[in-house]
Formats: sequence, structure tokens, C-alpha cells
Amino acid sequence: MRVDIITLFPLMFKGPFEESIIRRAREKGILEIYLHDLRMFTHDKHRTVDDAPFGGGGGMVMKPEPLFEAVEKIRERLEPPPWVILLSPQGVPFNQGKAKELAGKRNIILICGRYEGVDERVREHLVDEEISIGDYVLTGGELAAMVLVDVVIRMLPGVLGCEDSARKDSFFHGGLLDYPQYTRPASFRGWKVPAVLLSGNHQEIERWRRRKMLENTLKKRPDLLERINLSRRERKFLEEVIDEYKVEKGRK
Ligand code: 9D3
Repeated sequence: MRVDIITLFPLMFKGPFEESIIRRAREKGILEIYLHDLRMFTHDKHRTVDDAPFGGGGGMVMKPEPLFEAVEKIRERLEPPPWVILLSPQGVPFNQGKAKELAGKRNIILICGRYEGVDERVREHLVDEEISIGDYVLTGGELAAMVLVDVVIRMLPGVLGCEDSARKDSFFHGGLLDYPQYTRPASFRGWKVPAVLLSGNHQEIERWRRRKMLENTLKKRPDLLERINLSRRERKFLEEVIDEYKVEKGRK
């Protein structure tokens, strides 16, 4: 997969893209990332990329010309034509399903917005899709682009080790939150690892983990439970967990 990123701050990407999994994906040739400084696509002395909004109001807006020129220049050489994404607070919310969809593309261009936004003609005539990474205000699209690349790259074949890749399709284990994990020592400052995990009884361990996943999800993200299909066995588990939960609450 090839990712071209258009930004006013290419240096922001250095750390995250030169370490760990993304670094290895690049070394293996599974991922190619090209950073483009938007100012390289300006022609005036001050290398202007923004201007005041027509109609007045505060803040500045990203001018269309440098963005069109950047995308068109990058697009020239690419086959198949890249999918152009604008990172912006008005985009569709990013999630694991969207990441999977993007992982199927050969070429993508990410445009990182800055200032108060971009000229609407960019959205209308240059961009294929607008994506937001969540309901909070960032200072620009750069961190969002890094998040997107990080999530998408994990979906590409050969990026993760075998152990992880078995699980990569599901956001969580079949739509549930993780179970609690422990490592040595078995007793730390008097806090003990649950005995079942030391028992060597794999069937019991599996049972305990599935139960904890349901319990965690019920307590922390009940919204997730409404969206997923549980097996009959898991529904029974969940009812037990809910009953216990009620008992717990009743005692308080
Ligand atoms: C939503 C606030 N906007 C109207 C007052 C101004 C504005 C603030 C910050 C416009 C753009 C930005 C910069 N944010 C992004 O470029 C961005 C973003 C985000 O802020 N939240 C979640 N996802 C994204 S993707 C790009």
C-alpha cells in the first residue's frame, strides 16, 4: 500500500512512522509513505497556504490552489488512481470497519487540514471522502492521519506476527472488550493473580476469560453489547454476569 500525506508539518510524522510496527512494515515494503510539504506547492514569495474567509469571521481558511496542485501532481504518477481522504472534524467517524475498507486500497492520499478548515471546493471537487477520528478538537489533521495509518497498516497481510494477526479482524474479541491479563510474578505486593490462570486447566481458563470479557463489556461499554451477536452459550454467560452484577449492586 502506498500512502501520500499532504501536510504543513511533515516533521511531525518522523517519530511515529520510524518506530515499531510501521517501521517494520516500511522495511518489508508492505507500506510506502511519502510526505509532501504543502508549501512546496505554492508560488508566491510568502508561500501562502491560507487566507481570510469570504463573508468575514475569525480564523483562516486553507486556500484551494496548493491543495489541488499537490493532489494533482501526486496523482499523475499513480495507478490505480489514489483514493483522496481529507482529515477533518466534519468527516465520517473512523472505525475498524472503515480501516478494513481502506486496507483494500492500493494508493491513498491523506490531506491534513489546519487552521479553521479548508475551502469548500476542496471537499466538493478534490476529495473522495472526509474522515474524523472522534468527537474532540485536534489542532490539525496530522495526528488523525497518523492514527489512520496506524490502524490501517495492522490490517495488511504480513504486518503483524502470527499471534496477533489471528485476532486482527475483530476490533475486540468478536466485538467484546479484552479480558484481564497478568504476567509474573504470581503475587505482587500481596496482590495475587487469579488462581484459575495458574491451574493449567485450559477449559476453565477459556471459560473465565470469556466471562470476564462479557463482564468488562457490560460494565464499561454496554453500548457494544447491543450491536453484537452472541452465541447461545455466551448469552447464558451474559445473563449470569448480569444477575451477579445486580446482586453486587444490591449489596451497596
Ligand atoms: C470543530 C472546531 N472547528 C470549528 C470551530 C474549528 C476547527 C478546529 C480544529 C477546525 C479544524 C480543527 C483541526 N482538526 C482536524 O483537522 C481534524 C480532527 C479533529 O479535530 N477531531 C477529530 N478528527 C479530526 S481529523 C482532522
